[in-house]
Amino acid sequence: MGIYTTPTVFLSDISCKYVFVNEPKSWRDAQTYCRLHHTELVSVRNEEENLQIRQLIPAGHFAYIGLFKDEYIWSDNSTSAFRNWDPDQPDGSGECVVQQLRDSRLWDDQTCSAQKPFFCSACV
Ligand SMILES: [Ca+2]
Repeated sequence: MGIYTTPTVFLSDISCKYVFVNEPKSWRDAQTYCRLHHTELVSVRNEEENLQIRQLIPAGHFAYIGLFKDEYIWSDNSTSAFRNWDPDQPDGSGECVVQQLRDSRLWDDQTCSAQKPFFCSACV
């Protein structure tokens, strides 16, 4: 069905892995998909995790992570303060956060209804 996952990375401290879902969905539909099939849209807690996610993403466009809205709440209600914004972002162009899959792979706020691939966490 056009869904394929890249090799996943197990985190050292908790039993979660990252799953890249290359099936474009809106942020809300992506959240629903992750909760149904995995655990959550991914939260990024530090640079190490950000680097791990980077390794999973092929060249392309953008993919959703679990961060959303102006006050920036994580989908799983975790409290990570880690941010990896592009220097000229966020610019108020949307309320959901994507990770760019090109060059810098920094973060950008974009409209939540745009259909994009996304990252789930899968925890056991
Ligand atoms: Ca933006």
